[in-house]
Amino acid sequence: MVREIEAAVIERAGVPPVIETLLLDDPRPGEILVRMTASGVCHSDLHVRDGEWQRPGPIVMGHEGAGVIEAVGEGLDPGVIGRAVALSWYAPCLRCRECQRGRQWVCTGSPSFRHAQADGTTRLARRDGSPVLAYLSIGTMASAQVVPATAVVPMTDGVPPEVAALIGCGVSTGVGAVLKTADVPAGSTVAIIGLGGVGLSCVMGAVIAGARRIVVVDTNRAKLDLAGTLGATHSVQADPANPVATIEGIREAAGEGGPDFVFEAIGLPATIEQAIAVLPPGATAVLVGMTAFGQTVRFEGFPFVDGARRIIGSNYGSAVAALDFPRYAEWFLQGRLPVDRLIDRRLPLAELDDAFDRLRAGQAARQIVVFPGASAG
Ligand code: PAD
Ligand code: ZN
Repeated sequence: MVREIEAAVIERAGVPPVIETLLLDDPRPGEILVRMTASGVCHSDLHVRDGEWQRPGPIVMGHEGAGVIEAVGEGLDPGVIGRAVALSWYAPCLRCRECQRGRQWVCTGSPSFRHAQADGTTRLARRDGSPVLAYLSIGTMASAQVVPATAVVPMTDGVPPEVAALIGCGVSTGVGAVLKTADVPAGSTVAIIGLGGVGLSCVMGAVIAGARRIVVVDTNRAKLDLAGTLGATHSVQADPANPVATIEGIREAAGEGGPDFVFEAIGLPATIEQAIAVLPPGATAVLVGMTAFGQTVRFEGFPFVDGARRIIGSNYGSAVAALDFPRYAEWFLQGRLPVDRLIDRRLPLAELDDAFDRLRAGQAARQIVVFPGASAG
């Protein structure tokens, strides 16, 4: 059965999304049809919208989503129909060497690379029959979507759709960067540069890790205040025209020469360079923010090596979605991970490009597209 859905489509990277009616085919073996309930607006979508990352098109945007299972492909248990789920934007192949050694966040066989199903085809088409891709195979800016079954994680009862959606990207990315990728020991000093959904999730992760000091850095005062309510202990208002002042502000706030760990959660060469420059000997910079394609960062070699400093890249907070999503959901229900406090705007799909404008201006913490009937999730 072919269904009509509403989806935010971009023709190619760098152009605004258009809300279109598309045709969605049935799920095939290994695939699941999900009615979407919520989809967060993450800066990774904006990188594509603004043409900073090249992607094939036409493509349905969105990769931070939650929904309800409506149908399953042949061979899957129909008993899961009606279940609320969160979606992983990195559907693991479960067969490659990295998956087999438990490192699904660097899976080399994921269908997500091709923005299609595991067989390379898509279940989405325009009325003229021409195919449409789904961003990272899940294209969550759509009223419904067919996704690889390995992208689907059942959600714990009582978790609202908006929170489940954020667990699908920002929360797993930020909390996981602190607890999994960097494995920050209790009592550490931590600095976080950039307080969008990802950086604020790093703050929540640092609180759970038992960090002694949590220094937050942003240009936007309101973001610094919000981070303070989540447990940040010191704040530095950044002036992009004066990076030296930011570096000195972080060092002073962290004490003892500087923080043990710095998380960069923006993806600008200038702030990545600040994250590296602020490291005292033995400290670690964790790069979470993603730059535009082709950008390079610079740092001086000798003191970096002489001081035994480290840089680590963190993809998806080293998430194993099937294990980590339920863990983060439980922590939300216990009040340890107040994900709902990150949400500062709920909007209909039609306002997506306006949400991108606010995100580009650094004005939003996390905006969420909510689909009609979402409360059922
Ligand atoms: P966001 O745009 O909501 O947050 C960025 C924050 O940085 C905003 O609060 C800005 O005010 C602040 N900011 C901007 N410029 C400066 C500056 N010069 N100095 C200080 N603060 C500044 O983004 P987000 O939280 O959605 O995403 C952040 C990055 O993380 C982005 O590059 C995204 O693509 C990346 C990301 N990485 C992964 C991953 O797996 N590593 C996953 C998801 C997102
Ligand atoms: Zn994201």
